[in-house]
Amino acid sequence: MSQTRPKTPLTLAGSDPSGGAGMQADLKTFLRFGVSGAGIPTCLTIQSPTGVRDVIPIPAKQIRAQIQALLEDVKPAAIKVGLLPDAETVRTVARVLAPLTRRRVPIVLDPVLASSSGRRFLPEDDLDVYMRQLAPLATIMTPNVDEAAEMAGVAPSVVRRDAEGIAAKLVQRGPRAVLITGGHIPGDEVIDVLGTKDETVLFSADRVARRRQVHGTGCMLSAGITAQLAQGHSVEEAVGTAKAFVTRAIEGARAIGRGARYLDFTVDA
Ligand code: PXL
Repeated sequence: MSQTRPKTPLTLAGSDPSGGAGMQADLKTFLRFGVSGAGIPTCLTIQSPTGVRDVIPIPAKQIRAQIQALLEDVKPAAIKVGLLPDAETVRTVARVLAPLTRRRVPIVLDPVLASSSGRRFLPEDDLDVYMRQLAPLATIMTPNVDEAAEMAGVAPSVVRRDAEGIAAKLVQRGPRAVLITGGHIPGDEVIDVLGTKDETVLFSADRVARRRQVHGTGCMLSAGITAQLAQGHSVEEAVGTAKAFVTRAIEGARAIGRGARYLDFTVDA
């Protein structure tokens, strides 16, 4: 009798050797949600908790070869796409993922346009390709306020004032759902806005008192969503549970060096 295979989520993300964000954060998060994932790096970063010093793209054809090798033997239960360093990588990833959306593999798109410490990742000129080729493949896209503003072509203040309207606008670009994370909106509550074609759902949590910057929150949130979609949960359920998990991980965040605080990856999901 054949046993059912374990669900394997896949992350395509930048490597953060300091362990707080990117592929490393995704894989650690997957495990907290009870699934052991696969990870394909799209670029190497050179960084420490004090900031990102450099980004070294992996050649697009090597990323493609790695995805294809994996797909020949494994059907990922869900796929997260994080940092993509340039338009060529965006095109390559879109081309290899398109057939999977037709096979109903959930795709979580975390538009990592810049680091919290201010380092630009995907060049502004390449955002158009990202929106045209990748956004329509997404089950859910998870921009923060600045990323949502850039994708919608408006000022961040417009997103702060009308996150629901901007989420609805971004849904028109093709993703099935858009979650605008409110972590960057000043106030006592952190409100995330989930927009779909049919409705808007708000998720709120008390803001954890601000001390030093916390690294990797967006990666952890989108990875938590991916892990749950891999296990068959609905988008709304996945977002609610992942947000509560990230909030606890921020509460437990500690500095591991002189720079940003790092999330507590040991909290229970
Ligand atoms: O937090 C955004 C992010 C995503 N992915 C990688 C990163 C960072 C921020 O530094 O290094 C690889």
